[in-house]
Amino acid sequence: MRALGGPRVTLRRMNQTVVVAGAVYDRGRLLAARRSAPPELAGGWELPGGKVEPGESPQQALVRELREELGIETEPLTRIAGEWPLGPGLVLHAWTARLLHGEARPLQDHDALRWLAPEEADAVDWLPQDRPAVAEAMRILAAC
Ligand code: 9L3
Ligand code: MG
Repeated sequence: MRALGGPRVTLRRMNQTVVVAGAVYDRGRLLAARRSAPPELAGGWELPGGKVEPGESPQQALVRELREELGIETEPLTRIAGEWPLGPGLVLHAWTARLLHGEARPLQDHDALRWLAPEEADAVDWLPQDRPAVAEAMRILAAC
């Protein structure tokens, strides 16, 4: 016995993996990273991050991913409202974060980085799934 439609919806949500992306700020600029892999995403610019692992909070996952991919230490600040589907079972969330230490360099999955001022938001070819989060991240940055 089950309430109408309930369990199926719950199961789908439980099976969804969250990809957490960081809108990393430093000195009035936003960090953009160009993907080098997989081939279908290579050349597209993103807010760097990756999948939340079982047992991790989104903030822990973000700190880990930014350390692994870029060699930087960051402090997650706030979630950017919204979630964006990436494909079956994958959904993108975004958080603002500030750079604490280190100089970002592409260690994994990226081949170029840029620090963009708000007026440079459109200077790179963002992955379509990242665009709403980038727009909001730039609005927040411009208001600081
Ligand atoms: N993805 C999209 N936008 C982003 C990030 C960090 C990731 N800002 C997509 C690309 C992959 C999937 O999410 O299809 C998993 O990301 P990753 O673990 O390869 O970075
Ligand atoms: Mg990644």
